[in-house]
Amino acid sequence: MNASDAELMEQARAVLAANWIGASTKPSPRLYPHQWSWDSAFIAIGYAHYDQPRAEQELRSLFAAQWSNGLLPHIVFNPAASAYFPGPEAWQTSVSNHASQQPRTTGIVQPPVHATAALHMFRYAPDQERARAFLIDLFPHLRDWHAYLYRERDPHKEGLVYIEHPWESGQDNSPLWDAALERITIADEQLPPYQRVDTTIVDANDRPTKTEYDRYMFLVQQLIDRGYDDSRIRADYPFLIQDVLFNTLLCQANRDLAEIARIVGEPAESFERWAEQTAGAINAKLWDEQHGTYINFDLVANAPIDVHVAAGFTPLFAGIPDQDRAERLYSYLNSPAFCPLGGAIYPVACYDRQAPGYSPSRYWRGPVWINVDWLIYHGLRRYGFSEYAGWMRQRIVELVRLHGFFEHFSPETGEGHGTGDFSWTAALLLDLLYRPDN
Ligand code: 9WN
Repeated sequence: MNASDAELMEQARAVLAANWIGASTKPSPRLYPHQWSWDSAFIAIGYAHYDQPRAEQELRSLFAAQWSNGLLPHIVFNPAASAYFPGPEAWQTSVSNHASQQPRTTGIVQPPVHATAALHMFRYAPDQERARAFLIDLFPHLRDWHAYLYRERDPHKEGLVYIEHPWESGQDNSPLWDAALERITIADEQLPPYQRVDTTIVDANDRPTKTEYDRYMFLVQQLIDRGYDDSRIRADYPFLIQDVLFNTLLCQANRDLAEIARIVGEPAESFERWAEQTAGAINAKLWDEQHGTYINFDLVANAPIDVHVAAGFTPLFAGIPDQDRAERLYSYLNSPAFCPLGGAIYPVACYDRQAPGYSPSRYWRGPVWINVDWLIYHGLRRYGFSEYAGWMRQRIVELVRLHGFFEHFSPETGEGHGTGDFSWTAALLLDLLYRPDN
């Protein structure tokens, strides 16, 4: 028997409760036993509807690990966690004077969706006075985080920040990175031996390959060798990419940080300027006129990356395209390459279904991810594509109702892949169910 919406919400809250690790929420019971940066932002968006203190604690724990230069680390390690690789020893962040030593962290970042989560929390908070006090505390941390990105990751002041590892994108083994990673050749002595844990927990066919992992670990070693010093990294390093999703989320986060600044009585103009500059640069540099979508730019090859992924639609979320471009994005989305309205395919494959190497089950090479869906759903609503958005919302809820709180899902059959009991699937489903008309 199918669960009612009320039962589904109860189950989602139970997933989050079981993944709570004392001061934050792990993404899943065993595969991801620490705190992850963008996961926590999505998780807080869910908590905001029913547990204001817990939503606040989620972000407080994350920002407690912020580095002195403003870098917000992608993982905050939980000393009591079960095995995970690469753990704190592999990251050797003590080579940087800026690193948080307690708690221990990685030395890279994830997409900056935190100001967006914080503003959402304020909007849905039952206790407004408490919510405002929380924003007053968080504001300088958010400001330093965005300032770090523009200062260290945008050397030519283009308004576009780069990522320096596929993990920074949140879309680890996406075909977006293939060409850049293939340029990397690794001599034996450059890669210390390592033991993966992920493939002992979930089906290895749902995860990145060994070749991909070798390159991820090689890049980590390169970052350590450069002391996580951004000026040394950008001078001579094989992987620097301006990513559509990362910059889109930064653009919206600046719009939201400007709003937060107004709430807490701080000047908002610099955040509005950043948002406009980034939106303008995404339109000027990352638009692909031929295919009608947004694509990444490889700074090392100095060339666009001609790979089409669902993240290419997310600039809708931040109000970046004009109406003509929005129509072109919509027609590409509403096509067999991604997901035709009213058809049997589940929205939205994270990679073009007709492109080489598409797989409905292998991690970021095709499956549906609920956070990407959530961004596209809100983007469609923002531009008035309400029929598609309404249908998409119904299909997302159905997907989770029939198949469970998986990490990712086959667009073809809906079957769940990766880990079960995945926190952001639960949290964003809750957000969809708590505010059906918004
Ligand atoms: C590496 C936690 C994270 C997500 C990422 C997802 C995956 C980690 C991994 O899990 O990445 O950061 O071990 O594969 O790709 O988006 O934040 O859920």
